[in-house]
Amino acid sequence: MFDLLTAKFEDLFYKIRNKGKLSPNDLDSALREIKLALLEADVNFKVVEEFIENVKAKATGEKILESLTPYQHVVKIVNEEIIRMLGSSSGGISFASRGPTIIMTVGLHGSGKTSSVIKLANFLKTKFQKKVSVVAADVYRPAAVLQLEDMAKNIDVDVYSENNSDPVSISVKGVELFKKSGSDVIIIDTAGRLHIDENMMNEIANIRNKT
Ligand SMILES: Nc1nc2c(ncn2[C@@H]2O[C@H](COP(=O)(O)OP(=O)(O)O)[C@@H](O)[C@H]2O)c(=O)[nH]1
Ligand SMILES: [Mg+2]
Repeated sequence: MFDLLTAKFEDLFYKIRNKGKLSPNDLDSALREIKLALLEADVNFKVVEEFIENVKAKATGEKILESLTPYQHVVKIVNEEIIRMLGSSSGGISFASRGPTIIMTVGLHGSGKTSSVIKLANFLKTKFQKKVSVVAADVYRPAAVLQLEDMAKNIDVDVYSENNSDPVSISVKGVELFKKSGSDVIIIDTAGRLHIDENMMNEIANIRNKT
């Protein structure tokens, strides 16, 4: 997603880079391209609308700094809005006050869930000295379990997996087992899903409610 967005933004900014002055038309067509780029990258429609509104309001309302060209000004506003949209402060990690902290990944196919599980497990292990275990709940993608097991082995983290079972019962059993064995953090690696897939959304709600 970010690669695609980066390429689109670079392309767009290249087009307006050498303009001495940005006309309202230039701004409108730039905003339209930003909007399309965000939508193509599967950013939620409402989020995109708000983003574009904010950039537009700032671009037309703010006095252009004398040290900046119109191009740099638009880049600055887009940059500020992206930071604001993603959250400008880091929140820290809140661990459960009793029992293990249970974390579940949620996201599209190939969006980096499994890689993030491993990075997070390693981070919590080394920076917080937590005992971390992971549950392999992606039964849909071929070799997803193997991928997780392979990566987990490298950072010396235990994995719970099961053949021929469904993600909800795998998660329930995995969490139960790791609770007993004294894990501080249990991370459930789920399969990719689209928010419009009702069955898959019910499944993830079940995993959340039952673990
Ligand atoms: N460029 C880039 N690629 C990543 C990143 N995280 C994961 N990937 C790659 O994206 C692909 C999908 O990652 P994976 O963790 O398996 O995604 P999942 O399907 O959501 O579990 C793999 O080829 C990863 O190597 C990242 O932060 N940056
Ligand atoms: Mg995965």
